[in-house]
Amino acid sequence: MIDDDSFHAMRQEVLASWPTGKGVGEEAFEYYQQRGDRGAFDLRLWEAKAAGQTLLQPRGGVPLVKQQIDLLRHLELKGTADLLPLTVDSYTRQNRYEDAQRYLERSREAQAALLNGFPVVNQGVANCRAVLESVSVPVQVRHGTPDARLLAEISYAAGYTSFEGGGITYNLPYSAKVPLGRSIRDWQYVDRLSAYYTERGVTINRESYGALTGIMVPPGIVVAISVFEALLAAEQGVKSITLGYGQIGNIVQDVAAVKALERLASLYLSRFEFEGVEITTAFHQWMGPFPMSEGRAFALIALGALTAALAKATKLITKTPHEAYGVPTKEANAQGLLCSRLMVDALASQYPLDSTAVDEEARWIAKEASAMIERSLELGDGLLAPSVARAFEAGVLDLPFSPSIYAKGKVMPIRDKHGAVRYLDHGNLPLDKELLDRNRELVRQRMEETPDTDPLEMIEWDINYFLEDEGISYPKAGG
Ligand code: 8ZB
Repeated sequence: MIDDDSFHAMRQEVLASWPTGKGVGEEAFEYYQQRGDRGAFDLRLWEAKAAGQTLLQPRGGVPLVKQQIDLLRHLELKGTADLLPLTVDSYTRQNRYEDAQRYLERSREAQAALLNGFPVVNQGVANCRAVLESVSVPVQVRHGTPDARLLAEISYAAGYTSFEGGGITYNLPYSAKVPLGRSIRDWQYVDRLSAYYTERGVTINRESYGALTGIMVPPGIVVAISVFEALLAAEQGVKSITLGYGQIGNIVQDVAAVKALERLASLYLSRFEFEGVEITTAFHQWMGPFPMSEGRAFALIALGALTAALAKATKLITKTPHEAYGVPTKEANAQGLLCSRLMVDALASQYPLDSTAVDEEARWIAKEASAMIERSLELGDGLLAPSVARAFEAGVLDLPFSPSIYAKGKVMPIRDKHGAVRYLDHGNLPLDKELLDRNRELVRQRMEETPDTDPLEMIEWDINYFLEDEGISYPKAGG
């Protein structure tokens, strides 16, 4: 754990790095005192988990306060969102606060959205509070920032009690050249800060971005990385952790992955003796290429909602029928929520889906993830941060399609004939003979369906799995 003296010394530096940092101080605890339980993210998650419910949460961010309020109120009142987002713009994610300032000012002059999200740092504590106070459900700050220290400071001081990201999952999918060791250190600060609030009675929920590069990430890899992020957070004293996962499209594999995530995270948290940590899950509707037609887009949104409900994920991060076109209007965003709403409500009171197929798949995923975790811990002599850094250097942990030079990128996924994601090439992942034999057989069966086809072409079909068929003359995986 970062010790108190170093933490407070770092804090001074972080808060001095942009003028709005001055708005952060002890007064925040008085503000939380006044608000009581209102907007407590962790409580809402916990209540849903106990009731076996899946909560709905959209994405959404625009630069100006009034428009952000209109957006969130629309998503709450017309979209029936249970949880709301404050999605942060790309300049802020890159710590480019001067650029964010310029476009914030231009947005004010033009009364238009010239940033692709809400610039939390530039807006400062008071404006962030105005947004928070305009709605009655909990709001989470969502972004994609390798160095989110100041962003977390402003967010927590403003009353936001949930923060997405982590040293692995907000670096490797988003950045080309940020060293992994550095992003892990910067996120240890965020986790320490979260724990600092938690120790003073304000539970901060932390969520890992389990969707990673968004397409065809083998679930074993997602689980291994998420377990490490959960352990890194717990090591700093975080008590409320949400594990994320992005839909692949095979229902059995997707449900199994959520179960394996929960199971393995609890197992390793106990093994490291991190006590009293609450685990919840977030299911992301399909993060890959989205169909352009609304019909297919809604069907894909419904498939994601159905899968999340069957998996009993604690919350569902929703997509919109405009996904193929860019940042959605608030109306389209609410439609994505309503489509998901029908599905999770329809499934809420039904019998659980008992399936040996799900249990078996979950065991395989857990076996795969454990192999990666154990080998990583050996490389780092049981210390978390060095284990992760050395594992990625060695390719013992790896990520397909990552822009980062700090992931080997040797892993190549491919779908099997049921649409589940397997390995065409497992790179340096430490998978044993049993895992590799099973994988080889499943890949062979897929290959048999379209002999004489270049596997790279097959992977392209697999990535575009849900796109329209018009003009496409090849057979799709799964027939
Ligand atoms: C990695 C996350 C990408 C997803 C959505 C994208 C995509 C990004 C905003 C947004 C609504 C925003 N996204 N920024 N959705 N408002 N400002 O995150 O469309 O689905």
